[in-house]
Amino acid sequence: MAAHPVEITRLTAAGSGAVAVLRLEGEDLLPLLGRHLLTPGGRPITEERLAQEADSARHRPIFVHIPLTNTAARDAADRPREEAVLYLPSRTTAELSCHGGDLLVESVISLFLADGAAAASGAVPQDEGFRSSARRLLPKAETDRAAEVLLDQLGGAARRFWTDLFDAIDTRALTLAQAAERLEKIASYESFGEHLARPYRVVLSGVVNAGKSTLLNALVGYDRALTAPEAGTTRDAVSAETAFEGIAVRLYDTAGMRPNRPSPGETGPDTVDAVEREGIRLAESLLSGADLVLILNPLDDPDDELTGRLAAAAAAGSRACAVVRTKADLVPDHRSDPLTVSALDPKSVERLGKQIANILVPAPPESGSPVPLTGDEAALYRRAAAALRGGNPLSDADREVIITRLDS
Ligand SMILES: Nc1nc2c(ncn2[C@@H]2O[C@H](COP(=O)(O)OP(=O)(O)OP(=O)(O)O)[C@@H](O)[C@H]2O)c(=O)[nH]1
Ligand SMILES: [Mg+2]
Repeated sequence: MAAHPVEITRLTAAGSGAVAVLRLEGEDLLPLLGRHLLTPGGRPITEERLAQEADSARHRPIFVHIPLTNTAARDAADRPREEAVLYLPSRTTAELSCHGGDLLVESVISLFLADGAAAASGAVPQDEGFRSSARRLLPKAETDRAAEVLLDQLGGAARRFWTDLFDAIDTRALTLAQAAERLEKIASYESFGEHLARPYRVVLSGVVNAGKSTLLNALVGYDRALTAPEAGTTRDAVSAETAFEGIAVRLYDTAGMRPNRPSPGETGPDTVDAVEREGIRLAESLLSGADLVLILNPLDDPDDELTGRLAAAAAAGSRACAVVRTKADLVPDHRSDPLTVSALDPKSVERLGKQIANILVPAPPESGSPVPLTGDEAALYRRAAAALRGGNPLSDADREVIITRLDS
């Protein structure tokens, strides 16, 4: 058995409904899934395909079949299969929604257990309540600020918000449209909430020698990445975690792009060696999973053409991106703004860190505000907002369902 086995949790109680949801968490998740999942057409789903899905910005549900090999059927085609929907928000977390009733779900669980997975202790109840999600995430809080937000949630921030909202609707202190607007604002904190226990991914990209590795070191405050005057120093992706304004960020250094080399998604002449090419390939795959791409363009030796192509590639992949002008100390009369930096000037590095936080979370929630911690929670705010916009002030029964969900 692996040293850190994948942990399986059954999120829904046995016999509680038509769908059973399993959560699988652990470093060896993708190999485990790769060994057992098939497409509905019966073809294996490779680890690479799963990794692509985990890294993509839009996590689409994938329909899969799971052959239950621990049964006695002789022929693969005759083996009973469980149909499931896989949701893969990261390389180490998956949710499988199974449809086959208790016995088949138990078979899926035993299949994974037989292949080295471990049953997690203490299952989370179905439709995890707002407070229990806060309780579950609190030990994983990435920063003090994240812990404060989670403590607010645990302390009933959502309960206070909704109770006030229902009062305001009933006393007509707010119109239904105004109440909907408040709900939509809370729903907009979804990404912030999802990143309280999982850092944002920020990739440093740009021309070779732009100062990517030096800037990563300056931003995290220690020498994580190798730097050198020669172009093409970084060949492997190096990452380090830090926080700006209490926002947890994992920074990824990448191999620099050569001016004569095509940017991601293009083809063309290739003059770099195999190792560097591999580094660049890795850089491209990182770009596709990034929350923000910073394209570094040195002030002393700019490459606006390559910078433009990288920005266009980021935009084509719907990635947030910003151009950072580096090595400001080498060009005395440059324009000073938060995206202009010298690795030798700690003030400018700090200002850039703040700007990164600002781009990732342009409108942060106020202290004490409810924050949806999962997609499910955000969906509840959106559904209620849609109902209000449709002229429905929410019945007592609707409200009771919401309050129960908040309190559990
Ligand atoms: N003066 C000055 N030099 C810098 C600055 N940032 C980086 N450098 C120098 O520029 C050279 C390249 O820096 P790196 O950080 O290795 O650049 P890189 O973009 O990681 O380069 P590759 O990995 O080769 O793509 C090194 O000699 C650094 O010391 C800066 O802000 N000011
Ligand atoms: Mg480098």
